[in-house]
Amino acid sequence: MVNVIGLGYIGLPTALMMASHGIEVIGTDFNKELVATLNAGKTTFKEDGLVGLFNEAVKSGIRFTTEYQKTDTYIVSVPSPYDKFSKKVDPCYVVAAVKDVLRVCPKGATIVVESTISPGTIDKFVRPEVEACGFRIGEDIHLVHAPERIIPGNMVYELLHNNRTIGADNREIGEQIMKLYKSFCQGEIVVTDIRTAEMTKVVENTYRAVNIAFANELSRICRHDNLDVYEIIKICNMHPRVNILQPGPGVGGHCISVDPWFLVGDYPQLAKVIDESMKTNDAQPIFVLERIHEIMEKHGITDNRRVGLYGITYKENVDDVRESPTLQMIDIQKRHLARPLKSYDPFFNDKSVLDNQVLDFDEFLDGIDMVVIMVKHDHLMQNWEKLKGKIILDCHNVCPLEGVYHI
Ligand code: SAJ
Repeated sequence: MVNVIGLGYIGLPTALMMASHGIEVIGTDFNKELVATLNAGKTTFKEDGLVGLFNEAVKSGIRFTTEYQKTDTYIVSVPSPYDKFSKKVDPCYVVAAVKDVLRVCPKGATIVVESTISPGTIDKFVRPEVEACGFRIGEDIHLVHAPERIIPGNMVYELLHNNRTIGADNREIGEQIMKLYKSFCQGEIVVTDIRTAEMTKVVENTYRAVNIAFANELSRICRHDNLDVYEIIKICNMHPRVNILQPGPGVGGHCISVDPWFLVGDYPQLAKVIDESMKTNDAQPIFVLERIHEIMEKHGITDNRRVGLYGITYKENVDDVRESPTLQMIDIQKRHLARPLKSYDPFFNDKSVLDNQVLDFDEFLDGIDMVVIMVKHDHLMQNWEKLKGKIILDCHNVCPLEGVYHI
């Protein structure tokens, strides 16, 4: 039996996937409300295919509880936040989960950490805890790091098809855990050591962050000379060895806007390109605010209540608002004592987070003259007609209407 610890964005789909592929799974989370929701037969966030997967897993006998189980395999997928000041990973949740596992696990159990951690976290923080509890690593307890790679919005498909990495001290244990993941994963699974696995995960997200930063920087260079950045990227990408990503209003989510900072925090003298890239991405919402101001001036709009942000989530077609560029922008406005712009999102209606959020799309549009496309939800693609007559700043180059402004 596998006990999955932490039933969030990664732990829940992983537990469901294993259960629906014939593994006996019990999911544990300290959040009683979340466990009650799952036990009532409801999923806790929106994701394509998640409800179907949930129903299959329930049929196959998955159980959810707040209690840690006595078993031979644990998968830890709890949050790994970073300290905003030092930029270092804060392993407190991972360490706490491992300590709780150690209270109940039998000798010989394997603890798989799926949470993203910076290189060296298992050596620095997890091993000492295990040893302090009187366990001998490699004999009484086996440690494994199996970082996830799935992308919100396409999680179910990617869980099934992505290649994976498994880091273990001992090849035999690595291969045992590989077999467990092979129960559902059709991709290639590489077994390596723990430090390499930790590093690969962070490097993958850093690679993407640096490439998005390059696109964002290009958007500013092109804006300076009034050039069309999208046309330039399109042409450059016709070169056989060039593949530039797309500029946008900033970078959100709990991965690409966070993980690269781990390298900056741990290697401040070495991670120079990464540091600059993260600063570039973090400054993108300010660039968008300046662009909004420019366009407002051009059209004589003086009241920022007449401007609205379409999209609050960190990217399209998900309901996750963590580190979202829209929230970053509203926060910058507040810090400058400015009244936040109006906002609307078809995926997010928790009014407690934002003061100026409008819950109805038509009401949102009726109250504004200018709309800023912050997120390219499919919902918008079906509603272009309604935007006719508005001044539009399109931060994603998706709007087919005439006279649209870009970043
Ligand atoms: N973005 C751009 N321009 C682009 C692509 C993305 O501005 O060309 C923005 C998005 O709008 C969003 C942010 O970047 O705000 C991040 O979105 P994303 O879709 O690039 O990635 P995430 O954070 O949803 O998921 C990433 C994935 N990592 C990589 O692609 C290397 C996923 O595979 C990881 O599992 C996930 O991080 C994670 O959990 O680490």
